[in-house]
Amino acid sequence: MAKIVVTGGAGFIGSNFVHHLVEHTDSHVVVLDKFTYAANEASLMGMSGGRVTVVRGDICDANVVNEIVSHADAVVHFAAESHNDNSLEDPSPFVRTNLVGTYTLLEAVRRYGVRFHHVSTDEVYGDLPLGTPEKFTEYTPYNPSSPYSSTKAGSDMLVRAWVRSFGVSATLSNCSNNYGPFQHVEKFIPRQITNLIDGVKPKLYGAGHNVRDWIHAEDHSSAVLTILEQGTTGQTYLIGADGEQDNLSVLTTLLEIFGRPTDWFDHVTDRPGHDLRYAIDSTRLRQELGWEPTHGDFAEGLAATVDWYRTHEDWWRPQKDATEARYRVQETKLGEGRR
Ligand code: NAD
Ligand code: TDX
Repeated sequence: MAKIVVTGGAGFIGSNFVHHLVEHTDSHVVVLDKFTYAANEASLMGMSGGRVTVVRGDICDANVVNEIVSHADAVVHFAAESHNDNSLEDPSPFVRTNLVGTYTLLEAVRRYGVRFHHVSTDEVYGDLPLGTPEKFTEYTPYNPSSPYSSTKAGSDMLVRAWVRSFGVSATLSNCSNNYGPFQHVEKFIPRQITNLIDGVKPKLYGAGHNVRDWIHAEDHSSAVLTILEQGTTGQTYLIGADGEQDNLSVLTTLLEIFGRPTDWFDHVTDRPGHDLRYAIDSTRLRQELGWEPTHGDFAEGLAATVDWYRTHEDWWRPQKDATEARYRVQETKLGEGRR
């Protein structure tokens, strides 16, 4: 594909995907990003010019979207409001960007006949019980819990409807929790790593028994490119790397890496409606498209991620204080029971 538009390309997974495209394809890449608090220009450092063009714009703005999509061969749609805790605080940007933004892009790819790939999350399926072998598949019924996951679920439904009603050439993917470089410090793993670098105790929600199915962002990128190139229109693919860990285990590994006692953390008020467990069955993607993850060893990937944050303080430091200030306000409200 000669020209690929990447929405949200200045965010965590989007920027990893832009690096992946530059390394593994000859495509010209156009990043369309609003540069919200979640974006970081430094994630695309040295990439702009040459094969990467960065456009600052809102996916809800039909004029900007139409202009960019009209010259594209494909759109890979990462842009979203992505943090559950923020969606509990103020759902409005989630409804706007995740639903209206996806709708605006779908109308544009419909008008110009452009291939579309929609990046979504396993959270659309709700959660699974702890301690069972059950996993999400492409046939699991939708049952989202939070304002974030319900808007992602709605965006998936829009894509499916545009495929069936208007013949849009789109694929969808639902991936589990990502980790790796360029992740905002509001998210669990970077928040705890940067706390530990600062000599501050990590913050664990509740007892830490909640399970997430971790995948390295590079593996997510290779899966999305595989689906973009080989996926069947209208099909959904689940992306996961068999990386189930409970939050306490992840935290224990981090504490060991930093040479701290394994009880050196604060228990803080649990997230309301906190999903218990996510787990992905990615058989379809592996069997039909031949995709395999390459970051099989989570402990190794986590150690490399710690090294990245240690050596890229200039990347995360400007976001840290504001993020922790936001968490302090949330924690106070939760403590007072007035969400
Ligand atoms: P992120 O919050 O790090 O980045 C989101 C990017 O979208 C930012 O650069 C932001 O500026 C941009 N953006 C937000 N609103 C926009 C708008 N109206 N117009 C244009 N750009 C806008 O998110 P992420 O963690 O990289 O997630 C990317 C995608 O992957 C999301 O769709 C998310 O639902 C999905 N996903 C994330 C994970 C995960 O573990 N982080 C897992 C599965 C799926
Ligand atoms: O300080 C914390 N302490 C803590 O115990 C934070 C920020 C989180 N947690 C817990 C909550 C979750 O069980 O860690 C787990 C991971 O939390 P997040 O990083 O906020 O991710 P999660 O809510 O699981 O959602 C992520 O994965 C799916 C992404 O943010 C979503 O965009 C994606 O769709």
